[in-house]
Amino acid sequence: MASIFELIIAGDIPADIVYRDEEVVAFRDIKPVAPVHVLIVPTKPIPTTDDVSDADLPLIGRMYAVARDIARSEGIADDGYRLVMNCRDHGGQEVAHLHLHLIGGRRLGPMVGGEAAD
Ligand code: DGP
Repeated sequence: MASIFELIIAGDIPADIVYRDEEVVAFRDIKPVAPVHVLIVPTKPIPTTDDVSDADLPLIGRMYAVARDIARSEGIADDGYRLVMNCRDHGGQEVAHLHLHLIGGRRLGPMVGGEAAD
């Protein structure tokens, strides 16, 4: 079954798309945790970081380059921002389609805070 992000990439459900090319799509997170919260995803449906192959490494690099460029265009590059990629259950990954969170626009707290509810 297609993940929600595959449906967004295909245009089957709406999203606030901020960048798109053949390999990478970026759109605003539906539950933003900061003034800027953009998800950068590959169009290739890789489920998790654990599924990334060595052949995918240029694609992963492109995701980071897109995040860098969006951070600049959103005006948060000088102050700084956070890039996060969660993996599976303990990492808090909810959507099984690789995605890089670009989070910024305010001073962010500690990277890991509090305990998860199991
Ligand atoms: P993660 O927990 O790392 O898998 O992050 C998944 C993120 O995806 C979470 O911050 C909320 C966001 N999200 C989930 N469903 C949708 C959706 O339908 N549209 C958008 N724009 N974001 C979504």
